[in-house]
Amino acid sequence: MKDYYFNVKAETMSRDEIIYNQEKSLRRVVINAYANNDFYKAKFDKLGVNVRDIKGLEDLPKLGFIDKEDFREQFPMGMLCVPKEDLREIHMSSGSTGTPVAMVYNEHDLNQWAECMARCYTMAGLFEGDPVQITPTFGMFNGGLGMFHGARKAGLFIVPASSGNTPRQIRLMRDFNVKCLTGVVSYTVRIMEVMDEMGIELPNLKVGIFGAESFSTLMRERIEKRLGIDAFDIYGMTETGGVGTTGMDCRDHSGIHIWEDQYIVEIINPETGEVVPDGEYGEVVFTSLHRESIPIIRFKTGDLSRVISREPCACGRTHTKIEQIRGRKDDMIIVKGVNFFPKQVETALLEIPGVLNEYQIIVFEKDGVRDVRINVEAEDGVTGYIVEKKLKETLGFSPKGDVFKPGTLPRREGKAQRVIYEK
Ligand code: DLL
Repeated sequence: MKDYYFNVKAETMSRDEIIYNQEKSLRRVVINAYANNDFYKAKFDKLGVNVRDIKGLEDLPKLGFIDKEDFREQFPMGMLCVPKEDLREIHMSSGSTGTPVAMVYNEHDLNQWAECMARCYTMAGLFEGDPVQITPTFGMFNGGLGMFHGARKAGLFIVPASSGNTPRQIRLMRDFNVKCLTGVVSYTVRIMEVMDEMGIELPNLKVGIFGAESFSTLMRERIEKRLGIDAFDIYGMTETGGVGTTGMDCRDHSGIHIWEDQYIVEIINPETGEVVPDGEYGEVVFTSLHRESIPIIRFKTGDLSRVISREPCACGRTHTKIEQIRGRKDDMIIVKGVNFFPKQVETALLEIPGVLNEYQIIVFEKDGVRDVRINVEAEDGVTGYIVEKKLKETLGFSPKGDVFKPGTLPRREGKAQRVIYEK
């Protein structure tokens, strides 16, 4: 497969080079964090770590973990490792589940972010002057500005639409011959719906870069078919430095390439903290190698995945591939002794002919017993019985299925709220 690289040297370096560079950077990162930040100093002192003893990847377990809770406790800048005067930008998670998480950037960090994002755009087959429409919000959410910084670096023609006003989004794509649509997965589904209402087609659209939430292969296929595009799954989060920092899948679509010259990726057993063998599912953990303002050292993401391959890919890249994110650790729903993820429900629903793209998973309690109800939009002919039967086959138990007319379930412009916990 012929492929395109933004940084061919970094993207195709040998495994030995990857490891050599990771170990060299790790030593520097750990020493810097200890010397310049009280949080990391106290943490390593408590663990009895002499940072000069950290030599290679085998020493990673000595460093313990950090997680979202640490970010929250250190809000806004307790983990800062550079002088405040050097800062140039801040992004924050929404904080919908408590104190927000903040990530700040100096000039170097902004460049690192832009480099990672530019690699993603090039990996998707975008080149100088190609029109790209950015639909995540330009603001505290990292999605909009991250895609912007990367598109600047890759020399793309940016349509900075930001979120909302869906008919205008569609007109912009049509009027400026947009080749690449970027955004949160569920918002793309909304765009498709409004295109139908407006009767507008977008023949110039060829590529979609979507992420921020898990989506099933079937949802990806529906999006690709409706929009006539090749859809990519982009990964990243506030704590790693934003969208695209950790990676994306290539045109081979055989897993997400983690930018391993920038991050060490580990998959751990969330209960024991031990690294699991390649191929086994576990929690994704990142260590940043080139972020200065707030480096992360073994950050537990809460996301679940597994290593697919560390061998060179058909695209020529050598960086480890992980499976598309299965869901967040805390998204797992346990009902009647059965564990499942929203993505499994999505797959089951989309396999039913006539089922549309909007659904909700309602978790409730009745007489002290947890249960689930599924609301789903579907065309005439799909009944609650059909939905329940399908879910029973897939999940092993049958939640109640309520079928809704097209356009009646709530829509959101950001990440969708698929799971609703009823009090
Ligand atoms: O959602 C960054 C982003 C923006 C990624 C736009 C892609 C596109 P946060 O708001 O900090 O940042 O949320 C990060 O979202 O830990 C995952 O649980 C989830 N997530 C992000 N990308 C994916 C993806 C942005 N491709 C959290 N697949 C992460 C599944 C994703 N989940």
